[in-house]
Amino acid sequence: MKIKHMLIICFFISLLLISTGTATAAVAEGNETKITADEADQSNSAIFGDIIVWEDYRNADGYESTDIYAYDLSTGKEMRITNNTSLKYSPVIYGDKIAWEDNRNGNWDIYVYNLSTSTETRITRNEFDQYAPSLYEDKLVWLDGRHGGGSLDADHWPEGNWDVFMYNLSTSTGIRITKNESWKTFPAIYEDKIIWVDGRNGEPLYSHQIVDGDLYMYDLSTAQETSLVSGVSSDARPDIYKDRIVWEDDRNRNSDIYMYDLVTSTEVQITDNEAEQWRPALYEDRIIWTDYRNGNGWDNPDIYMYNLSTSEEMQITTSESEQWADDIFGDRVVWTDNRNGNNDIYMFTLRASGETIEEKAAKKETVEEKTDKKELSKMNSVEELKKLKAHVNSLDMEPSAKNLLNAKLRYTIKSLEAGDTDTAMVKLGFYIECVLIMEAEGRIESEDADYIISEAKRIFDMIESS
Ligand SMILES: [Ca+2]
Ligand SMILES: [Ca+2]
Ligand SMILES: [Ca+2]
Ligand SMILES: [Ca+2]
Repeated sequence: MKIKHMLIICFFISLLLISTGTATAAVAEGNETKITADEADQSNSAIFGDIIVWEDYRNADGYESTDIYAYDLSTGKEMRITNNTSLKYSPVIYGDKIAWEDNRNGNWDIYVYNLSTSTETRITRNEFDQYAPSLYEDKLVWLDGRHGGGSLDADHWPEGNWDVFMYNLSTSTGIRITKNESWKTFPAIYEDKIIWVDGRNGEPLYSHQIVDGDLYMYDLSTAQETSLVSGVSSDARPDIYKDRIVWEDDRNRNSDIYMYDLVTSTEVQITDNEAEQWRPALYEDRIIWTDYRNGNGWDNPDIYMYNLSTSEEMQITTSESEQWADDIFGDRVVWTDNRNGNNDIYMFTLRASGETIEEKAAKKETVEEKTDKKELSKMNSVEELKKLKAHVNSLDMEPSAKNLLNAKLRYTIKSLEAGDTDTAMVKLGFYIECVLIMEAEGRIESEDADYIISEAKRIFDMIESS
C-alpha cells in the first residue's frame, strides 16, 4: 500500500473513530483459572485447544535456564516438555506440535515436540541464530540470521540482515521467504499467509519504541509479497487469523491496537486510549492485548478484549498487579500474571452463550469423575486434619494432653486414608469429646478448645458430605 493511500485511510479512520478508548470498559463475564502453582516464574504462554504451553524457570537456579511446560485442560495434567539446562523461549502450539527457540547448541535453534509421539526434533542445524517460531498445521516459520544477522541485543532484538524462513514439517523442506538485507521481527503464519515486521524502509534503530518497522505479507499460494502497512511509525507484534491481521502501532505517539482486513483492504483503529496498548492476539472476532490504562506508567497492566462482531470492548483482568496478554483460542484467554509475587499462567474462560466450556463439561461429569472428586475430598479432609494436628502441636499445653489429642487424630487420619469414613467420623467424634473433657478439667484453655472443636466439626462435615 502506498504511503499516500495510507495517509488518506488514516485520516478517514480518525474521522470515523468510535469511542472505544474510554477508561470504563465493561468487565467480561466468565471464569478465571490459575494454571500454574509453582513459585518460580512461568511466562509467555500459548494455547491451542485444551493445551497451554509456556516458559518455566522452576528447574533453574536463577535465570540461566528455562524449560517448556504444557498443561492439558482436559486431564488437568501438567507436562514437562524439555529436560536440559539451556534457555528456551517463545513456545507456540498448533495441534499436537509445540515449537520453541533453544540455545542448547551454543546458538539459537528451532525445536519441535510432538505430543502424540512424545518425540523432540531439532529443526535447524545452522551455527547462526534461528528464533521466534510460529506454527500453522505443518508449516513452521522463524527468523533466521544465516545471511548476516547480527547477534540479538539485550532485549532479544535483531540487528543486521535477518530473514523469514518457512519449513514444512511433513515434507521436511524449507524455503527462504524474504531476500532483502534488512532486519525483520515477529513472523506469524495462518494458512498460506506469512506476515512479519520489516525494517527495509526505516532507519536501523533498535529500540522498541523508536524502531520504524512496517508490516509485510507473503502468500505461499501465489508466491507474492505485499506491503500491508507502512509509514513512519513502529508496527509491531502482529498476529493473523484467517483474513484479519492485528498489530500494535505507535503512529499516535502512544501504542494502539490496529486491525487490517485482507478481504476489504481496510484498516481499523481498535484502541484510542492515550496509555500503551501492546501485544495483540486474535481469534475469530476477538482481539486481546495488554493495556496500561489502569496504572501509572508501567504498573498494573491488564488484559482487555475487543469483539469485532459486537464492537464491544471488555476488561478481562481487574487485579491491581501485572497481567500481560499472551494468547486466545476459542473462548479461552491466557496470560502471564504477577499477582502472587512471581509470574504464573492464568486463563479466563469467556461466558459466551450462557455457558462456559467448564460449565458444559461439568454437566457431562461421569461416574469416574465423581469417584475422583470423592478421592479429592478425602485427601482434602486428611490435609485439614494434619493442619489441625500441627495447630495443636503449636499450642502451649501439657505434653501428655497434647499426645492424647494427637493420638486420637492419628486414628482418624488412618481410618480416612484406608477409605473407612464411618470409623473416621466416630474417631473424630471421640476427639471432640476428649477436647471438651480436657477443657472441663482445665488442661486446655477455653479459647483453644473452642477453636479446635470448631475446626474438628468443620472437617467432620467435610468427611460426611464426601
Ligand atoms: Ca542455529
Ligand atoms: Ca494507546
Ligand atoms: Ca492488572
Ligand atoms: Ca509461578
